[in-house]
Amino acid sequence: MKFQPVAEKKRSIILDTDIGPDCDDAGALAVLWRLQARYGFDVPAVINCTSNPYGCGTIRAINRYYGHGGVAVGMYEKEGFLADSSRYSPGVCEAFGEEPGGEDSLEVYRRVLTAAEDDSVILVTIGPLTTAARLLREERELFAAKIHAVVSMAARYPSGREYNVYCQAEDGSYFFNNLPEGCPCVFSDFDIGWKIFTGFTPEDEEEYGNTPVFLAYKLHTDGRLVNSSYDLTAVHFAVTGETDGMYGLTEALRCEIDTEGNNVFTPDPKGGCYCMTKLKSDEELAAYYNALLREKP
Ligand SMILES: [Ca+2]
Repeated sequence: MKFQPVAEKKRSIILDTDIGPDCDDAGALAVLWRLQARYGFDVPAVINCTSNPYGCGTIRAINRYYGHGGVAVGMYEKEGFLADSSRYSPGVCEAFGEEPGGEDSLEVYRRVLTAAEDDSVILVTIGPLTTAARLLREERELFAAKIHAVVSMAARYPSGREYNVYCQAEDGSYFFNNLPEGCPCVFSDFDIGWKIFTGFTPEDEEEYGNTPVFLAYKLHTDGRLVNSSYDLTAVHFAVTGETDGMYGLTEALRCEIDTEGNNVFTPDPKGGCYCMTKLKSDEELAAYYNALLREKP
């Protein structure tokens, strides 16, 4: 088996997100919580991989809306990384009364992974690899023991450059070049999500205008309300994998990333990496996500 999703074996999911520069991270959190309601897995933590403290408040606002306000929220410890990068997170915090800021990301990772059973966590990354690379550098044994697999919105297949990798290339290359043996990594590469356009319509404002995800889409898109779905696809695949017939996987690949953040995938039975492939049209996939974005908790 290439990748065992939560739908086939219940594991917890930790989401590592740059919530702020794009609003698909807010949509991805909505997808996470609606699929959590369906499949019943744990989400012990959500990590903000940027220095923007409003990202943490936005995560909490969305978690609280979906009934999970107590989930631990960590953030990147260094200052200045995408710190003022969001058109929506300060507004979401203000509208929903959330204070900015969160715990140190490594402290949260240490705590929740130490408490987890071996091989029981799927790590989903939908932003640059700052906090995930820090975990891998400083707690490699813990990572290897507890994390069953990684699903990342990152890179381009078969080769190229993608923002989540190159914007902090040292961390991106370190993370993907140094994953522990036996920890498969599934990539939702740039081309999976970018033409899956999802979000809301102006008519939705009456029903969803008081929700944090709608507000994130509204503020980020200047009211157009529709956006690419990069991050939604990665969360979705971590939960359902190939079981719902929407995505498949390539053959086994080796992923190599240079210090500038350029990536190359090459076939390798022992490479441990796979890229998602689409088995449905962009319109069919968009309809699936649009329905999840409209499901109320
Ligand atoms: Ca993201």
